[in-house]
Amino acid sequence: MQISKGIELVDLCLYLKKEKVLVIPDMHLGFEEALNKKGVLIPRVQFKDTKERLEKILKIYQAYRVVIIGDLKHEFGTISSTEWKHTLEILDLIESYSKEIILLKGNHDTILAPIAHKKNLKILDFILIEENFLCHGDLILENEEFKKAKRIIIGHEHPAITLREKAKAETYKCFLKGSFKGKELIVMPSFNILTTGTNILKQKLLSPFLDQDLDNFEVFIIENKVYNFGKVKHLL
Ligand SMILES: [Mn+2]
Repeated sequence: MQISKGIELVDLCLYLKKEKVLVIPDMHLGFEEALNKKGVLIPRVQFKDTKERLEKILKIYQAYRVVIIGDLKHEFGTISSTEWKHTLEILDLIESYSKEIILLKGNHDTILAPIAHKKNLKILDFILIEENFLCHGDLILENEEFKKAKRIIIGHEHPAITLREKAKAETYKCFLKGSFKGKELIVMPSFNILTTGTNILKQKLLSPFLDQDLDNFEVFIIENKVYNFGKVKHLL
């Protein structure tokens, strides 16, 4: 399904058809390990799931370029041996199916440089691809490229939505489509199955791109297939 003209929803990624670009949102590799370190015991299923889903997408789409829209890894302070191994494995996997990897800087990517260096990749703050301005979403960058863009694509927020039916409540990751300063804005959920995200109906939002007109954003839930849930204001 297309979320916008020429932009396909694929699992929790976006595919820009004409430009042959696959955009992968916040993977937060090492999230489980970080939780384990804090004493939260959860099984380590994240990496296997991330890798398998990603490989499936990469195989089908054979993207020319892959943009990682920030927060590739979770931990701020150090890079553990598992994180090194997992991050390199994911980058190798992407590399084997595409011609170019673009790493965008997320707020969790404070120490990504050694990994990027090892893979000979640059870390950028943003990239303009045709009419699309891609950045992590924690900061607004109003530069020349931003001005040229007609559409903004961000991650960071991890939007999700909690739907209630009688006594049951379930939270689903979702994409949001709305606008920011006259440009179309698409907000991607996190790729990681463990970070479900912020319930946009209840919690305070993180991204400065989302501080206005949220009511008129459209919600797209991905569960086996895509469901367009209409505007936020009708879900409240
Ligand atoms: Mn982030």
